[in-house]
Amino acid sequence: MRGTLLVTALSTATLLLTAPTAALAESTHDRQGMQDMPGMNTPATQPAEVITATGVVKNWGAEKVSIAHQAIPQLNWPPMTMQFSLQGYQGQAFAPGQRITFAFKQVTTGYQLVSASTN
Ligand SMILES: [Cu+2]
Repeated sequence: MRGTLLVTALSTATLLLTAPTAALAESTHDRQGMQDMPGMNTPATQPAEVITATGVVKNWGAEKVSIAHQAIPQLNWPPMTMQFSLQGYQGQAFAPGQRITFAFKQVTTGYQLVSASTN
């Protein structure tokens, strides 16, 4: 009688010890599995792609500039005149008629000039 009771007590103890360990191992495995999934390590907000182009300044205002840019194959854009926001732009201003190489990025409100220079 005493022997049976001891075995039962031991099995119960073993179950109690085993269960949490198994759960821990499972959650660790899940995390590793997630890291293998494509795109799981990609940040939720990716930095906007910065595109470089060349063009001629048509107008340089306080808040935005108009640039007649050459074709941008990267975006499938033909040559066109369009506006770029100067929000966040830290560089110098250019005069209408100046040919510039510039970089811009797409934002929710349109396109932002990132940098510009003559060359
Ligand atoms: Cu354009």
